[in-house]
Parts: sequence; structure tokens; C-alpha cells
Amino acid sequence: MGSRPVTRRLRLAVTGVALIAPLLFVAYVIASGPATIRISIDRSAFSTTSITVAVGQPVTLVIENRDFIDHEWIVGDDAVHAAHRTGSEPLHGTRATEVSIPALETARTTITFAERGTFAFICHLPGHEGYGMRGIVIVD
Ligand SMILES: [Cu+2]
Repeated sequence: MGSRPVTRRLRLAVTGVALIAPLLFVAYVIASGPATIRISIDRSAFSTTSITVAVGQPVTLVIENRDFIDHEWIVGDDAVHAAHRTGSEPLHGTRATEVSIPALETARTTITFAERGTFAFICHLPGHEGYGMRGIVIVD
């Protein structure tokens, strides 16, 4: 007979945790804000070529161009990159996933990746991709 109240208390505690845990998670996400990832560009090379981000969570990229020439940071699927390889858009700025970084400047963008997958990021200024200005974003 003595075990019954204990079982009930345990059930209440488990229910309480189940109800509170999602609220704590939401509070954590709001309090912590977007994750920040810093990338620098030196001599036409990205400082990192593999970035892992959480699906559905905003991430702010701070991209510092230390070169005396302009660069870009464009992330997307194959269709996005195919369009930019033949595109003529001189500057980007209205799409969070397409960033122009003028010489010796730092650009910021905040992106929430809505689907899992691996997406290339590439600088599409003439000759830069061929020189090796590319990497991947892993969304998990
Ligand atoms: Cu470049």
C-alpha cells in the first residue's frame, strides 16, 4: 500500500518535467539568440570550409574580408550556384543567403536553415570558385 503515493508522486513529477521541458527549451533559444559563426577571408581563401548549423535555429554569420579585393559568400543548392556562375548581378544584399563583402569590410547575415542537408557556399566572383573559394554548410 505504501508504494502507491510514491508512484503517483513520480507520475506527477514526470508529467511536470514533460510540461516544463519544452518551455525551458524555448526560453533557452530566445535567451541565447542566434548562434554566431565567424569566417574570415585571407588571400582569397575562407578560414573555414565546413560549417555545421542546427536546422530551424537562426545563425548569424560574421564574414570578415581581409583582402584588398571584394568577395562574396553565397549559400544554396545546385540551382542557386548554377544561376550565379552565369549571373551578372554585381552586388548582393537583399537575400540573407547571398552576401557581398567589399574589400577590407565585414558583412553580417542571419539565416535560418529550414531543411536538413548539405549546401555549398561559394564566392562567385570571376575565377574565385576555381581558385578554391568554396565550402559547405551542414544543416543537421
Ligand atoms: Cu572571392
